[in-house]
Amino acid sequence: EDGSQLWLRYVPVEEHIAKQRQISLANNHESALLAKQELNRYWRGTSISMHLDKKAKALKEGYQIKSDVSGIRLTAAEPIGLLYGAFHLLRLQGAKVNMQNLNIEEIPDYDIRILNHWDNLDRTVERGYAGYSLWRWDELPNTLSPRYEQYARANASIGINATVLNNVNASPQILTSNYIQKVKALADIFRKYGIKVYLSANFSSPKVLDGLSDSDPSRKEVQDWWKTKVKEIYQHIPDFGGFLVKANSEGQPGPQDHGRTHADGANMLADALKPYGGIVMWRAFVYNPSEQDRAKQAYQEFVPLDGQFRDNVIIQIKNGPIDFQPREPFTPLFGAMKHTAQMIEFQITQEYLGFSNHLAYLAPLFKETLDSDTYARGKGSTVACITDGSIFSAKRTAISAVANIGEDTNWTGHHFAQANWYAFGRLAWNHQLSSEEIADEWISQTFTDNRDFAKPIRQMMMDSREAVVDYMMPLGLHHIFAFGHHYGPEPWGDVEGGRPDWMPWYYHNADTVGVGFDRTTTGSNAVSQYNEPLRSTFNSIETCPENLLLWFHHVPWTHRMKNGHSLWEELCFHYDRGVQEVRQFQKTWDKLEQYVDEQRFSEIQSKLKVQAKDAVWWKDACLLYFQTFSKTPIPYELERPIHELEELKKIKLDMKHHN
Ligand code: BDP
Repeated sequence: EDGSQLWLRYVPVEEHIAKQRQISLANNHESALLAKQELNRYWRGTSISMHLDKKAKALKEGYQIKSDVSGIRLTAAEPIGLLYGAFHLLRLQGAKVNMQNLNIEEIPDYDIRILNHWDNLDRTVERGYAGYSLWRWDELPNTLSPRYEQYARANASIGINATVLNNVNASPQILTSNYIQKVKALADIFRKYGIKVYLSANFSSPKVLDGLSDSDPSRKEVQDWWKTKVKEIYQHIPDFGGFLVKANSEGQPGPQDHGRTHADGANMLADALKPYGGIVMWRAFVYNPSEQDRAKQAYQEFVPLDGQFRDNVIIQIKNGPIDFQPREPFTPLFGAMKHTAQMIEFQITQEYLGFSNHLAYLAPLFKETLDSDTYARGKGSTVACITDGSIFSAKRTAISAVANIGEDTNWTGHHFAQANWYAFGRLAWNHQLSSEEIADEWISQTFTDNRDFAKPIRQMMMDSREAVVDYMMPLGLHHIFAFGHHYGPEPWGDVEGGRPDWMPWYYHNADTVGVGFDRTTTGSNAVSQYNEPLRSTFNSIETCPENLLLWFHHVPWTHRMKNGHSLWEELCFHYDRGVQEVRQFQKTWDKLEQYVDEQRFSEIQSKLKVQAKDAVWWKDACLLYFQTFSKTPIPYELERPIHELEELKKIKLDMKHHN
């Protein structure tokens, strides 16, 4: 039991049961055949007949499942819908649902449900914590690891239908003919599982690969280079999805190097892709060391470009305005560009939530953003509705997340991190599912549906993200991580000559008066990027939600919180609660040993030990450091620090990276 099977632990059906039921299919499309194969292998119920109804276009990649005395009928408009429907049936079977009167219709909320791999061609993975990349570039295209197909099947089982294979900090090499052959080999495997391949493109590719004098998008030679390159790609991969681009961000090249705008750059690529139906996902993750609050910069740069992008460009926006912190408000760019397609980018890999060492179930984080009301078109304009096409009509809608997958046997490093891959897929299909429902599904498929196990584990998962917030950065604190690796605490961090917007003090602003980033109208005025009533709500220290207080305000240590604590006391209680929660997870887990196989039990148990130690490390580091400003004792009922601040300052982890 090494976790390699993920949530796909169906038991093969015995022959005598298989003989009693029939799985019929009047179609031989390869995705439909896969649906039949899954059901043939694992379905123990009554007979199922599958058919395609090409006219049922409204179903998109979805399906209908109906049952009566004669058995079950599974209908889809696309062959892949039958495979998705087959996995739905297997989920129902796992959950022991009564199959008598099924009347299900499922239509995906987003057209493109895509993973972003930050995988480099040397097989290291940027912010990857599950070993090297799955893609064995050196062996491709001739040797095909069996994991490619397993990966595709796992994605199909949760409705993920697209993948970007390489890092957004893209090597131009990915677009060489040599690599296109390798990409083709993967695309050929993924196709029958409904997965389209996309690539991250380096904007300087024309210059770097073929010696053009520059990569200025307004020059015909450059435009032609991209047209030729795109043509070559489609010759080998006829259903190629398109490009993801990180441009003029953190040192990556882009159109601004040539005095052009993001729209100029995106449109040039879009024009090259258009004849083949390809798209450009252009990232809005841009910021520069300037006088402007980093949290404001994406909005400032992109809103003026609204309406200038081609209709096969989608702006890809991180959920929060800074960078995948344990908690951020939603990025105000959502809904602010009314004539430009927008998609969300989440991070499944836990760059800022303890890597693959900490148990942090991320569905509540994803939901928090999706359910946030932007008020862009009045009340109810949630980020989900802004991006799924229901408020602003969009030609195609998309949702993405940075993958946490590597070559580790259990795929994601931490067994529980599999749940985050699962949750992203399920929410990309249906953003109305609750975090609890998704956890229940995942637990029963991955471990057992025994309620004595499932109930406490669900509770643990539901509490876990908030626990991380509590022991790392409660009350709206953010980005006080150690420089470079983003694992441990370093609120004191400072690098001589380093970029201010990469320093913890830039974000926490602790001083003898208080702590927090003043983003009110008298501060950086980031609040003004939000629509009313949010602008006023965030702007006032009285009405700002306390879980974002220090995001929007510089708050005096003595400020009274709603529960009567001073800010300082409240901070201490949150850090302490975070630690206590993890201790509770340990108790919960140990008590459930009898329900879990030995290997997964002990692997998770030891990860929880690491998490518990790290939580204390975080708490002590942050409280001891902030105490040098607050000059107030930690409330005496709370556990005392066990570290010396000076000793913590000396910890240097060997995890190198930029910012
Ligand atoms: C940050 C990461 C960095 C990525 C960057 C990005 O620290 O490694 O390259 O985002 O999203 O989260 O481009």
